[in-house]
Amino acid sequence: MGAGTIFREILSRKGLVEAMAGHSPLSAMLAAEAGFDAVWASGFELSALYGVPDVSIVSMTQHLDMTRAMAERSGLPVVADIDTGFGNAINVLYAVEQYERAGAAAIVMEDKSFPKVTSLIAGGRQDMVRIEEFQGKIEAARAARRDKDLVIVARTEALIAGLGQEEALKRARAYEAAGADMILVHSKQKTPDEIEAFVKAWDGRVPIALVPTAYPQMTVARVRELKKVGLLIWGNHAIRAAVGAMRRTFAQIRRDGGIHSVEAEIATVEDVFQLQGMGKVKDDEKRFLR
Ligand code: SPV
Ligand code: MG
Repeated sequence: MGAGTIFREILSRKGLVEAMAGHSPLSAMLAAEAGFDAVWASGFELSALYGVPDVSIVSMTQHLDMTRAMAERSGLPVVADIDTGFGNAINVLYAVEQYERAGAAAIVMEDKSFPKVTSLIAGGRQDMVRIEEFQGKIEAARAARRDKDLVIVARTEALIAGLGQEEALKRARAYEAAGADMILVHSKQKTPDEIEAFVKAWDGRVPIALVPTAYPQMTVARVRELKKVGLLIWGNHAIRAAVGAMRRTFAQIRRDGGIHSVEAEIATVEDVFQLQGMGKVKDDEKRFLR
C-alpha cells in the first residue's frame, strides 16, 4: 500500500490524522513511538536544524533527503512541507514527482511567493501569489503524482498576511476547485478564534488542516468538535523540545564541571542502542558472521 493510501485510510478510520513535527529520522521514530499517526516534515524544523532561518534557504534536495529518511526509518506517513513548491508550477511538477518517489504520503504547498518568509515571525514579509497562479501549481501537483492517493494539501497564508477571512475563504474555495485534497489554513493569532471562525464558515467538501502553534489552547478534543478538520499538525515541537533539552543538559555539565548529575536526566546509551536497532545487529552477527 502506498503512503498516501495509508494516510487516507487513517483519516477515514479515525476522522483526524495527528502529525508530530520532525526534523530527522530519529525525531520521526520518536513520534511513531509516542503514537502519532504521521510525521510533519517541517521546513521550519529542518531550517532550525541547519541553524538557518526558514526563508527558502534549505534546498529542495536537503529537505527531500530528510523526508525520505524520515519515511524509511519511522514507517509513518510523512506529510512533506514543500513550502512554495520551490518556484513556479514547473518546479512543482518536478518536486511532486520527487517527493512521491521519496515515500511522502502528502505534500503541503503554500500560496506565498518564492522565496518565502516563515509565517509566525512578527512583521514578516508575507507576499502571496495570485489565485490563478496557485491554481496552476495545484493542477501541476495533481498532474505530477503517479499515485492518485498522494494527498495534495493547498495551504493559504491569507490570514497570516492579514488579508482576512473572506480572502482566506475565497482562496480556499478556488484551491478546492483546482483539485486540492485538503486545505491548510494557518494563523498567528494568539487564540483559536480566527481559525475557529474560518472552520465554521468553511463550506467546501474537502477537510481542513490546522497547525495550532500560535494558539496552544487548541486541543485534539477541541479540533474534533469542529468536525471539518482532517489533519492536525503539531508544527515545531520536536525541534523546540530538542533545543530546550540540549540547553538544560549543556548548562548543567558546565555548572557541575562534569557529567555526573545529568546522567539521570538524559536517555541512557542502552536506550539509544535500542533506537538504533543494535539488538538486531547482535542477532545478525550470530547468524551471518562466520
Ligand atoms: C513549518 O513547520 O515549517 C510550518 C509551520 O510551515 S510554520 O512554521 O508555523 O509556518
Ligand atoms: Mg514550513
